[in-house]
Amino acid sequence: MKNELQKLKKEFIKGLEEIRDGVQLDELEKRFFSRRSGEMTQIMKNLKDLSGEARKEFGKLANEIKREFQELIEEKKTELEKEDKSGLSSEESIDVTRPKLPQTENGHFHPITIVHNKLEDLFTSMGFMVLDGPELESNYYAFEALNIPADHPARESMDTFYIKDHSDWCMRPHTSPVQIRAMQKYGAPIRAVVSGRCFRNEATDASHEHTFYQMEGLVVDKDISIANLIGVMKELLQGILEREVEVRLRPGFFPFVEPGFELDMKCLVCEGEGCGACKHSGWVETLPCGLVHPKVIEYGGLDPKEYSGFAFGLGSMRLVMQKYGIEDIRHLHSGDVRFLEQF
Ligand code: FA5
Repeated sequence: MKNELQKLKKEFIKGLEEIRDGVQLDELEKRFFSRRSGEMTQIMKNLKDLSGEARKEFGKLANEIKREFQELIEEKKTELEKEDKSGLSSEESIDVTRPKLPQTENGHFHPITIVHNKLEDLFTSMGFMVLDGPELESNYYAFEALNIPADHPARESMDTFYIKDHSDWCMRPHTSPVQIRAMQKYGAPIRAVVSGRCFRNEATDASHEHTFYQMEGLVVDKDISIANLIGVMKELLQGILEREVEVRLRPGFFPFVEPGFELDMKCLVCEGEGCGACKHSGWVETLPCGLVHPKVIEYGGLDPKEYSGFAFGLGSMRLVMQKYGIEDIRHLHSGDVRFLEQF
C-alpha cells in the first residue's frame, strides 16, 4: 500500500508539472479524485479492506497525501487565473526594478522627406491642395502645353531621358506639366502644390543631380498679381528655413510664364562668401516663378481673359542643402548612412 501511494504521488506531481491551462488541470483532478474511478478515490475505498493497525497507519498517510494533492491543485488554479489576467506566465512577469536595456536606433525620415512634409503642411495651412503627377510624362504635357514647341531652345536646358521606341514619352524634367493637368481636372479657382522627382540628362556636380526634387505651385483665380506671388514666396522661405533670409528677384525666362522671375536667396551654407552649393556666387537660384502665360491658361481649358495666375517651381533639394548646410547635392542620394545619421 505504501509503495502504491508513493507511485501515485510521483505520477500526480509529474502530471501537475505538465499542466498549462485550466482544462488540463480539471482532467488531472478527475483522474485522481473522480467519485467512481479516481485513482486516489480507489485507494481511499480500499482502506476499508485493511485490518485495524494497517488501516490506521495507511489511512493517516493516504489522508495526508490526499490533502497535499488538493492543496497543490488549488495553488495551480490560482496561478493559472493570475496568468489569464496579466497575459504573462509566472516566469514572464514584469520586473520594474530591472535596469533599462540600451536604446536601439530608430529609423527616421530622409532630409528631403522632412522638407517636403513641412512644405506640404505649410501650403495646406494656406488652403492649397497637394497633387501628384506622373514621372513618365508625354511630350505634350512636359513641353507643348507649356508653350515649349519642339524647336524651342528651352528644351535644351531641360534635356531629359526618353523612352526607346516611344519618342512621345519622357521622364519629366520638371513638375510644371501638373499645372496643365490640374487646371484641366479642377478648373478655377485653384490653389495647388505638387512635389515629386524630376529627371535631366545632366553632368552632375555639387548643385546638379540627374534625379532631383521640385515642388510646383499654382494659383489661378481672378485678379492674381505679382504682389500675391511675392507674398506667398516669402511665407514659403521663412516657414521652411525658420529664419530671415535675404532674397533677390531678377527677371527670368520660362516660356510658360509672363513675366518670369528668378528668386534667389543668399547662400546660407557660406553666408554669401561663395561655395560649391551656390556655384561660388554667394546666391542660390531657388525659386523660379512668374505669372502663368495666357497660352498655358488656355491649354488648361480656362479663359485667360477671365483668369490669371502665378506659378513657381521650387528646387527643393537646393533648399534642403540651404536648411542643413550641405555643401554637395550628391550626398543626398548617396545612401551613405554616416551622412543620413545626422538628421
Ligand atoms: C523649371 O524647372 C521650371 N519648371 C520652374 C518654374 C515653374 C518656373 C513655374 C516658373 C513657373 P528650372 O529649370 O530653373 O525651372 O528648375 C527649377 C529649379 O529646380 C532650379 O532653380 C533648381 O533649384 C532645381 N534644379 C534644376 N535642375 C536641377 C538639377 N539638375 N539638380 C538639382 N536641382 C535642379
